[in-house]
This record gives sequence, C-alpha cells and structure tokens, in this order.
Amino acid sequence: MADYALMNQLLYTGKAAEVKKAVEDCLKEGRPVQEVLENGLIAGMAVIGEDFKNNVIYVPEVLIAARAMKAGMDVLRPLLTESGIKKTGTLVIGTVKGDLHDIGKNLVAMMAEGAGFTVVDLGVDTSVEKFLAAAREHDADIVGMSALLTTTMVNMKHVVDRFTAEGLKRVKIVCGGAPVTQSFADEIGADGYAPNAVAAVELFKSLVVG
Ligand code: B1M
Repeated sequence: MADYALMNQLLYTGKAAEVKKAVEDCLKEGRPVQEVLENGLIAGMAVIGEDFKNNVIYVPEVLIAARAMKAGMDVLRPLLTESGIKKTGTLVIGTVKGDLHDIGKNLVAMMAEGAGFTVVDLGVDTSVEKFLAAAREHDADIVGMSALLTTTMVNMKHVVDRFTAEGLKRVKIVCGGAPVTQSFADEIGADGYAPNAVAAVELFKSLVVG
C-alpha cells in the first residue's frame, strides 16, 4: 500500500536509496506515474522548499533532499516521457562563461525538476552559443543563468543581447546568483531575477503561465 507521507519523510531526510525503492514499490503496485510524482516527490520537495525559505533547514539539507528526489526522479523520468504527461515547461539552465560555481545552479535545477519542469542542465562555464543552441534544440520556455562572480555576471548581458538579436523573444531569460540583483537584471534586460531556488521556481512557473 503506497504510503506517500512516508515517502515525503524519506525525501525530507535525504534517504536516496529508500526513496528510489519506495518509488519502485509504488509503480509495482500499479500506482499511476503522475500520482507518485505529485504525491510522493513534488509534495515532499514542496515541504523542503517551504522550510528552506523559512530558515528551518539550510543548504546542506536541501542538497541532500534534492539528491534523494533525483534518485526518485531517475526511476520516473523514462515513464514520464512515455506516458506523455504534460510538463510544466522546459528550462535550459547553466552557469555563465568563466564561472565554475554550480551548487546554487544545481539546487535551482533540481527544485525546478521537482516542480515538473523538463530541465536541460548545461553545466558550468556556459558560452552564449551553448545557451542559444540548447534553447533552440529543446524549444526552451526559460533560459536560466547563474553567476557567482562579479567578473562573470557581466556575461549574462551577452546572453540577453544575443537572444534579442536573434529574435528569440518567446524565451524568457532569468538570472540569479549571489552578486546578482533585481536592478542588475533590469539593467541587462532580463525577464526576471530570483534571489534563491524557491523564488526561482515560483518565477519560472509564473513566466510559463504567461
Ligand atoms: Co568561490 N567565490 N571562487 N568557489 N565561492 C565565492 C563566490 C566568493 C564570494 C568567495 C569570497 O571571496 N568571499 C568569491 C567571489 C567574489 C566576487 O566575485 N565578488 C569567490 C571567488 C573569488 C572564487 C575564485 C576566483 C577563487 C580563486 O580561485 N581565487 C574561484 C573562481 C573559479 C571560477 O568560477 N572560475 C572560486 C572557486 C570556488 C570553488 C571551486 C572552490 C567552490 C565552487 C564549488 C562548486 O560550485 N562546485 C567555491 C565556493 C563553494 C564558493 C562559496 C564559498 C560558496 C558558493 C555556494 O555554493 N553557495 C562563495 C562564497 C559565498 O557565496 N558565501 C564563493 C551556496 C549556494 C547554494 O548559494 O550559489 O548563491 P548560491 O545560490 C543560491 C542563490 O544565489 C540562488 O539560488 C541558490 C540557492 O538559494 N541562485 C539562483 C543561484 N543561481 C541562480 C539562478 C537563478 C535563480 C537563483 O535563476 C536561473
């Protein structure tokens, strides 16, 4: 018998192997993929997001929980594609050129995946060309850029300028990272800025809805 409250708890405490097994057990029991995703994983991740926002838990706990969620998602991902469940949207995300920091970017990517987005993670040191090619190839709704250095955040502007020059207005561009601010985002012409992973996912959802 599927016990989603237990799965949420396992996710919260970052028990990756147990979450994976719980997801597999639910599927063996014949539970619908979308039910397992929403009640087991997304509901658990939502609690993490809230507690993170309210300073009940901190980055290490979120990363451990996010890894557990990823273990569960790895089981569901191929089935989600097969069953054609409507995803929230497609996010192409990367850390900008010259920057190797990826902890915050990974957190944003994992939380977005937990919220139902298809996430294409380009990793670190991502060139303008790579953002552009991936946005086209995956028909991205959102391009997310992360930067942790004052010397690399300027590269965000190059991405915005290039997307504008290429006429890719449909793709919303969001930026974040410790030195980035709302006024910087406005200055470079980005569509949005988020100070943390929870706010980023809320922003992505609002941009996809319209
Ligand atoms: Co670096 N580093 N680092 N570093 N590093 C900082 C950023 C620094 C502030 C430390 C300091 O001097 N106090 C400083 C930057 C100074 C500046 O530019 N003003 C710095 C420096 C100087 C450097 C090097 C140049 C050091 C050197 O080699 N001399 C070098 C640069 C390498 C490079 O990138 N080319 C370097 C290297 C490294 C490590 C490799 C050792 C390591 C990175 C490991 C990794 O990421 N895999 C590292 C680390 C760990 C840090 C600190 C200590 C921690 C960063 C972090 O992961 N925070 C950092 C100091 C600090 O920030 N306190 C520092 C936790 C993470 C969860 O937060 O990334 O802010 P954050 O992400 C948040 C939000 O910003 C937001 O959501 C996340 C979750 O809430 N967010 C987004 C992030 N991306 C987003 C995208 C969005 C929306 C929100 O939309 C798309």
